[in-house]
Amino acid sequence: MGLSKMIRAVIMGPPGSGKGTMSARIIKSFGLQHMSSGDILRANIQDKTELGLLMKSCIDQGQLVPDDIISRLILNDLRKIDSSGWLLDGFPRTVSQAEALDHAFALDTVINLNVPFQTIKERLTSRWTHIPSGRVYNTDFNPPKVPGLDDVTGEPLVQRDDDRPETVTRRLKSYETQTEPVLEFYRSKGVLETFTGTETNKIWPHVEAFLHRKFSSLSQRAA
Ligand code: G5P
Ligand code: MG
Repeated sequence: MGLSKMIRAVIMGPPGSGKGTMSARIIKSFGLQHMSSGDILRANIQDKTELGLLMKSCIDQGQLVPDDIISRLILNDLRKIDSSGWLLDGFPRTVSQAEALDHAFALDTVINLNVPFQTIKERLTSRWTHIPSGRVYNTDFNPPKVPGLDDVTGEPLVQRDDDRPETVTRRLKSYETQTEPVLEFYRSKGVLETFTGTETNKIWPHVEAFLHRKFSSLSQRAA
């Protein structure tokens, strides 16, 4: 593996906290491979795969899909990655998923985006998504160059079915009951790094500086 150790990172935070937006910046600056459980599930729904058809109603209602299904899917995909490292977004989301991941891989860091729920509710109603790539836009914050179309492919953008206000409330509830305990799991392992704020542009420099320090200390140790 030499100087550049394989970096294994997770990004966490409530729905709409900016995990996808922040991940795009991290992979651009640090060359990690991004893997988003939500993007994978939505691509399966769009392609009408067996998995997609099974999971659609769960996701549209703002509920989590079963632990065993998502854990098997993500861990299988992770074993195939052969790059400088990876950044997991949206997984793990329950303590049982975190334990499954822990049995397979040792993590270097967990980035936790701590964004107030009120900020989130406002954002999600103005989000537009390019489903095949997972690219996200926001009519206020980062609008596409041409309204309604993806900047890269020119394909249409859609609003996610689970971004309706009642569903957002349910997703936030499931975050509190099922996902917050995962933060404790990682805090006790000493890998949790929390970033608090209401704007991605203000949080990003702190995340970037933290990862620069992390990468250099890990490559020194690997040398
Ligand atoms: P997902 O896809 O993992 P969530 O709910 O965790 O979905 P989501 O909604 O994708 O997370 P995000 O990635 O944290 O949000 O946020 P984002 O898309 O980057 O930003 C949200 C919006 O805010 C965008 O429009 C963005 O442009 C804008 N924005 C960003 N920063 C700013 C800012 O500073 N200012 C402003 N004004 N706007 C900003 O999971 C979906 C479903 O899949 C299933 C579940 O059913 C889940 O509900 N699922 C799983 N189920 C079980 N286990 C798992 N591990 C699962 N993973 C997925
Ligand atoms: Mg996302």
